[in-house]
Amino acid sequence: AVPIVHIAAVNKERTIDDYQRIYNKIAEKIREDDEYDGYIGYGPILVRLGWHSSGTYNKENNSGGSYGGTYRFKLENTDPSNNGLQNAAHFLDPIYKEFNWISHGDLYTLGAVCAVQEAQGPKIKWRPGRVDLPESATPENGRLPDAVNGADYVRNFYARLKMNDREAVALTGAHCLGRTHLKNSGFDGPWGAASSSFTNEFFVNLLNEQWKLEKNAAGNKQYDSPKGYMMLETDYALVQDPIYLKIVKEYANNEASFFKDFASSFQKLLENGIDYPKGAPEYVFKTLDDQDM
Ligand code: ZEM
Repeated sequence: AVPIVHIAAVNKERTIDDYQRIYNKIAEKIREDDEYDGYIGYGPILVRLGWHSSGTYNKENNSGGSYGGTYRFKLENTDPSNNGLQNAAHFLDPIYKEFNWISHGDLYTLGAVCAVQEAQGPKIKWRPGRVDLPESATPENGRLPDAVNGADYVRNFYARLKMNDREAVALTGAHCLGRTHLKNSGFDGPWGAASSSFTNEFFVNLLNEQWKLEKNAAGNKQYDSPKGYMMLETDYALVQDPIYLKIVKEYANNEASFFKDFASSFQKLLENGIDYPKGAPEYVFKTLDDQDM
């Protein structure tokens, strides 16, 4: 088979200021539409859109991933794993209308970077250059992970994304944000108390709460704690596997270490399979706060 090559197309007319303008529009809209999902706001679901539009990547043939922006096609956005994500896509519709020169892959990933940073998470380096590919480039359904699994599955899944154990654990820490919704995934509840702030709370709760495997109202198994928090089986696998457990303890005790590893792993996730030409620009965006906005 012919190998799939995704070369970043760098638009020389655009500078960091053009992308910072889009960043600011997304950030301001997150701040304005704060009532979404019981006042959690749109940040978490924008992070999930960035992750799901990238998480279809397969290192075996370089297919899927964020490059082609194929989430915009029905085949991909109706994948049952993507239930509920249309809220994030609709949130971005007016942004795309205003800045229609940006590719969909760049927009989905920029939205996720913005959401992490505006939630007081780490700065994530971001590079433009994804190109809208035709519908024929859409990956088949079923490439996103299934939460009813243990450590072996998690390790194998992340290997397909070229992620090692540290990267896998760091990425899962994004579950500090948002919550699960019965109507989307068949799971119910948040992972912690501060679902709109990016912190290491996910790891602290994994270690410190009293977890009990229960069946929820939809008949699916999840771990529940007396405080009303939850963990997916794939989350709980991170304390059952001794190699993962060591990394969970490190991140629970050292938020800076989690932030550093999350920043590099998330950039890698969002860029999987893309070849960047030498000298391609790499941007670090200012938060609204940094700009006194
Ligand atoms: Zn999640 N995730 N995820 N994840 N995720 C959900 C929600 C969110 C898995 C998973 O099954 C689920 C990563 C990895 C994995 C976020 C970010 C990232 C939900 C709930 C499920 C079931 C969806 C719902 O009901 O609305 C599995 C099995 C994973 C790996 C094995 C990675 C990696 C992420 C980013 C780096 C976020 C932010 C949410 C919260 C969304 C929201 O609407 O609040």
